[in-house]
Amino acid sequence: MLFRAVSIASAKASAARLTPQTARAFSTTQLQRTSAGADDEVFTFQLPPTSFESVKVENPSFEVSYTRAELVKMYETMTEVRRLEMSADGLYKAKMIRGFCHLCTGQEAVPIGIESAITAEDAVITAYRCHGFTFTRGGTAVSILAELMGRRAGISGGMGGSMHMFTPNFFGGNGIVGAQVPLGAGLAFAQKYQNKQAVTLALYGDGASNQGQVFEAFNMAKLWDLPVIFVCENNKYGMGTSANRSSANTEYFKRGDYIPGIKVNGMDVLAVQEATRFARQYALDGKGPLILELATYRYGGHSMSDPGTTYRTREEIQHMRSTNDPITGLKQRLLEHNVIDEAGLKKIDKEARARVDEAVQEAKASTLPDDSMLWNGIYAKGSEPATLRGRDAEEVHHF
Ligand SMILES: Cc1ncc(C[n+]2csc(CCOP(=O)(O)OP(=O)(O)O)c2C)c(N)n1
Ligand SMILES: [Mg+2]
Repeated sequence: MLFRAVSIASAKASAARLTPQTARAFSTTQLQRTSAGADDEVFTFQLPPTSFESVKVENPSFEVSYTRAELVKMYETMTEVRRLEMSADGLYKAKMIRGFCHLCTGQEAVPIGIESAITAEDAVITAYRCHGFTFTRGGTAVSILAELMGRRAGISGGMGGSMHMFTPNFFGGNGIVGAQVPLGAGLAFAQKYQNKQAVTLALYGDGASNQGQVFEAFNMAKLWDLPVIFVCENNKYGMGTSANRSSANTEYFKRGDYIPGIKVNGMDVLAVQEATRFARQYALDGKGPLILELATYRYGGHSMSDPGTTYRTREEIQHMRSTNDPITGLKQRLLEHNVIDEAGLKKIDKEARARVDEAVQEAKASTLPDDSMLWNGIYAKGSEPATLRGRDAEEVHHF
């Protein structure tokens, strides 16, 4: 199975604020394993003042409430995504994964925080650092790992790799820096045209933020008040170039001019969830696009071929890991508020690891696509030309 039923919690837990769109089915089965109290018990947290900074729009709420089930699900999913990326790291080093591979280790609060505030009808499109989103949007660990290993059980049949992963309403996985931003505006145009109660989240990096097409997309999105949330995932570097060496203005949330923006602590899953919930409602209310700048950090190099330590110090990475880690941060909150105890968390960690380890074995057992499949997926079925040229003039494929 390539897709799981998406089961991350809906936006706010407080029943009064749940709308039909945000009240998604939430699987509570995992929760019964913990020694904690009722799944639907609501916990309220005060976010630090540094969580949000806004321009031309009010701040999202600093007081946020979630059920135990929602909080535990966020922890569990972040843990599983971390484990998934660690496995990909190991498989790459063992040469089972080849080619490009961009990991999101350190940035888990971004896909998990966003997913817990949107519905399956909302659309997401991002760049190549897409494994976390593929998972939160319903892709299975097997389908992601098998794709990375080029196996048939992969989410793109093993022929796309790290940057080409898709699920329903998850539009990838895009390797051309910035190209997904106008595509995201187009998705939002379709949602508006079709009167859908849904929004699009178009993610791009600090490096991509200087692309001309980003500003062209901003213009059309505001001109037509499209329901698109432009999300700048600012992980401080574009390949080996730090944000302040590439951008004349590193306050990415202020770069929309006529589009309001909010800077968000992207290492705090609750802040990301609340900012996304706020932005989604803003877009659904017909107020047009918003920019969210999620301040985050990648622990690894840009891709597996970059050790990630030549343009930044080991101390910097260590400092972020020990003071800002999104999983540790949520863990501390859960313990402080008695949402769950140490033993419950350990059990979740152990089970997440076991699930990913099992997925690794299953992905490894999947076979490679055969050579004839190289001609698949080029044209929509039925629209193929009679012949297609291959790598040289002599190699001709007959459809
Ligand atoms: C149009 C284009 N130019 C250059 C590249 C090479 N390239 C790949 S990733 C990257 C850096 C992008 O950084 P950022 O947007 O901050 O994303 P991050 O990798 O930090 O997630 C560059 C320059 C590309 N893929 N496409
Ligand atoms: Mg970056």
